[in-house]
Amino acid sequence: MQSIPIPNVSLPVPFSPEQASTFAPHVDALYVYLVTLTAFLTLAVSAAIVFFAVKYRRRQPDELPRPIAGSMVLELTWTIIPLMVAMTIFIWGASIYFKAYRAPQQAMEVYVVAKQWMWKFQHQTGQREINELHIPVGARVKLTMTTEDVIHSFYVPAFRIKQDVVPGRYLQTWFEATKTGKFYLFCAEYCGTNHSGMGGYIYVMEPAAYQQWLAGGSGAESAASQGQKLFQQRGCASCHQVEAGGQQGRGPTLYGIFGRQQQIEGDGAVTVDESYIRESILNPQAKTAAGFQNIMPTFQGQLSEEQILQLVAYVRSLAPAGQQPGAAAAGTQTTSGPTTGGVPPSQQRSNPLAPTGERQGSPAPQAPPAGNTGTTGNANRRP
Ligand code: HEC
Ligand SMILES: [Cu+2]
Repeated sequence: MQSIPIPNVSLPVPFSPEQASTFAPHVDALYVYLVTLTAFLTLAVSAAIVFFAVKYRRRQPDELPRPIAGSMVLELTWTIIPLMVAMTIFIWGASIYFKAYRAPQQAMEVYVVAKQWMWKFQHQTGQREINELHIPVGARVKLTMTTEDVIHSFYVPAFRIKQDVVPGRYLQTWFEATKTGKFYLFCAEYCGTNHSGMGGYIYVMEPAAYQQWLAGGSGAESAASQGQKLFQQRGCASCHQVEAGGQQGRGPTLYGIFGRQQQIEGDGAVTVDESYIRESILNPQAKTAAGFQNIMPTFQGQLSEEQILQLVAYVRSLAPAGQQPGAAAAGTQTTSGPTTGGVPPSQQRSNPLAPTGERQGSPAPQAPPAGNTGTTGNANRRP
């Protein structure tokens, strides 16, 4: 859907929080439109009430109004015009919604696990944070989120994003910060006693400062390589091959499955994504890969949500070289810059709501030199 050109409106009175993402001006413009339209209609209706009350007031006690037969033209007018006005809100709102809730393919990825009462983050490069998330300005950041307990809601007012986080599912949201600074993160879903304290900050940094911050956490092991360890420890490797050209074992080879269509026994095909991998681990009975026995044990209750995400990162990283999706820095393979998720610099900064080509020349986080392996996180990227 093409975006409607929108003037960068901001209210004379600061009603809304700071605008710090590419979504913010668009959400605010729609909001200003809604407020203006509502104010106009409220005033128009109130004025009409007063006007008619005066004009058609009863002048004599025995006065009776003339009967009205009805008017097709009038009825149609006051149906069609409001319908068209309502459709402008719908179309405008939907076009922003679709862009905001469909995460781009190419983005820096961060895993988020919510629990009473904190937000836990894990970068693909392995750094973990609690109630704080450091990200570079001008990069698309995609969050894959779940919760260990009840429903929470990830809310960053300055970015105009809010996404509920539901147990047993992966939900995604994304944003691109346009300014550096410290921005509030809230939980926007009542989640128990300390709900009000469940929050933190997003730190948006200049790319160079972000690189430095990443290097500070050196020794961090990438999410994928942590997943690789779990894969060995939990015995997944006894049934699943992971090498290119590996034989099918008792279970299907997991090499290069991410993003592919998997034939399901008696149930068509599904695309292998994060949710499918998660389900395969926790509830292997749900969908059986065609041609295999239903022998995979469930790992329900044996792995934390963070460990499952690490396994997901590992399985994702098992793609043919050069095709690793997102920022999955494989334990054994050479990947492009882990911090930028292998996104070429030209694509790292973009305004999804603007025509392509805009702002491409802006500074973007630089990928470390080629040949750098993701194996040991940042060890070889110290300044
Ligand atoms: C006892 C052997 C066995 C073990 C141990 C095992 N699996 Fe499996 N796995 C299978 C079989 C068989 C299938 C195919 C049938 C099915 O889909 O349930 C499968 C399917 C899968 C799939 C879906 C693959 C596809 O192509 O559709 C994934 C992902 C997966 N396993 C991951 C894991 C992970 C991660 C572990 C360790 C935590 C693990 N498995 C442990 C046997 C096993
Ligand atoms: Cu919460």
